[in-house]
Amino acid sequence: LGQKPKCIWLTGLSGSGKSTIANALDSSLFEQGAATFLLDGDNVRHGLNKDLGMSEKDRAENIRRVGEVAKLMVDAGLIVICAFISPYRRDRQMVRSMFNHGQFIEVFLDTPLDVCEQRDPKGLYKKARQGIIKNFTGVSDPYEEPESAEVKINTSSSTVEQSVAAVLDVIN
Ligand code: GGZ
Repeated sequence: LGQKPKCIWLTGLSGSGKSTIANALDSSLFEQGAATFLLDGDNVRHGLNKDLGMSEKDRAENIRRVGEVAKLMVDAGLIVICAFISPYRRDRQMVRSMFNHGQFIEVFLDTPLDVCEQRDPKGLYKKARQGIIKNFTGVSDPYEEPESAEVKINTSSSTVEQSVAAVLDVIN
């Protein structure tokens, strides 16, 4: 009800809970009557960005395109939830600068690497440790932690409901 259009940007390691919290947040906002759209690394990389890999340059282009799409959707009046590792501070800053002050909400899923690695739902960390997947974020590629995210959540010490509530608290 009366939700203003904005971009909610979830950043964190693979397995940090971005997709889970993004989906729960999407449902919650929908129930409140908001018009939302969810952009997730998992699906965007199968379509719009299927030409991109995991190099620093391709990750930057991935985030740039997603930012542009999110901007169009926010201008159309939607609350856009974006869930991308987005490991580089510079790329996240670039997307932030596309939006008006207060329209971009950065949510840092500060889940420790060892927790993400224990979850390993797709077996990707295992493959990264074996060297089968190269340039894997947190293992063999950098993750630059946000320094001034609007919301910071450690998903190993909070439930999905608590995480969603923390985000809603900042935007409502
Ligand atoms: C990190 C990788 C990699 C490498 C494949 N490094 O957790 P997931 O599995 O399901 O989602 C991750 C996704 C990363 O896509 P993003 O678009 O979010 O990345 S970025 O923002 O950095 O552009 C992960 C999987 O793809 N994946 N290879 N090398 N994650």
